Amino acid sequence: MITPTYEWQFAPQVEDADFTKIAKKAGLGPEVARLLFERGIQDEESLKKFLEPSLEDLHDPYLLHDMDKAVARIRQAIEEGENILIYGDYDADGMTSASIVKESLEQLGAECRVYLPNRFTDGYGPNASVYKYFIEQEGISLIVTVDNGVAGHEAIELAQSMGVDVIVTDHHSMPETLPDAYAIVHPEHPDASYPFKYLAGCGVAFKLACAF
Ligand SMILES: [Mn+2]
Repeated sequence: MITPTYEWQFAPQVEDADFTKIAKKAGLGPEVARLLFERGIQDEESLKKFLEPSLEDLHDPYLLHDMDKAVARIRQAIEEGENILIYGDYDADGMTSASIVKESLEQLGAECRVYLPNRFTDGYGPNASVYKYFIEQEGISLIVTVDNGVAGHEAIELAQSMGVDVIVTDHHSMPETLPDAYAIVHPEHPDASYPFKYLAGCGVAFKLACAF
C-alpha cells in the first residue's frame, strides 16, 4: 500500500507562536493554525467565532442591494396569488439556490415553479424563448432568478416589456451595464455596501430566505 505524502507550503512570515498555542488549546494542529492565521483569524476571539459560529453573526440581509424591493414584490405576488417562476441554473450552486428559494417561498404560501435550464439547449442564464414560453403559456407573472441573471439583459428586458417583473438574485461578475430588472440583489452591487462580497448563488438565495 502506498501512503500518500503531502508537501504543504506555507508563506514563511505567517507563523505566530502565540496563535499556535491558542489553536492548540482548541485542539488544532500547527498546520491548521497557520492556515487560519494566514486567513486573518489571529486571536482567541476570532478563532472562537470561526469554530462556534452563531446565527447572530449573520449579516443583515437587508444590507444587500434591492432586498427590500425584492421582498415587497414577492410578498405582493403571494398575496395576489401570482404564479412565480424561479429560474435557476444547472450546476450544484444553481440547483441548491433554486431549492432554497422554492422551499422558503412555498412555506409562505407562494405558488411557484422552478425551471433549471438545460445546458445544451437553453444555455446559461436568462433565455428569452424560455421566458416567453412561461409568460405566454404558463401564466407566469413574476420571475425570480437564482445564481444567474445579472448578464441576462435581453430576456429580462423582454419579460419586463411583457409586463412581467424580474427579480435578479445573482453573484456572477457585474457587467458594466446592468439589466433593466425590477430588482437586482447582488453582493457586489456598487450602490450598496454588503460587507461580504463573496457569497455563492445559494448564499444570495439564503439571504433572500433570511429576509423573509
Ligand atoms: Mn454560482
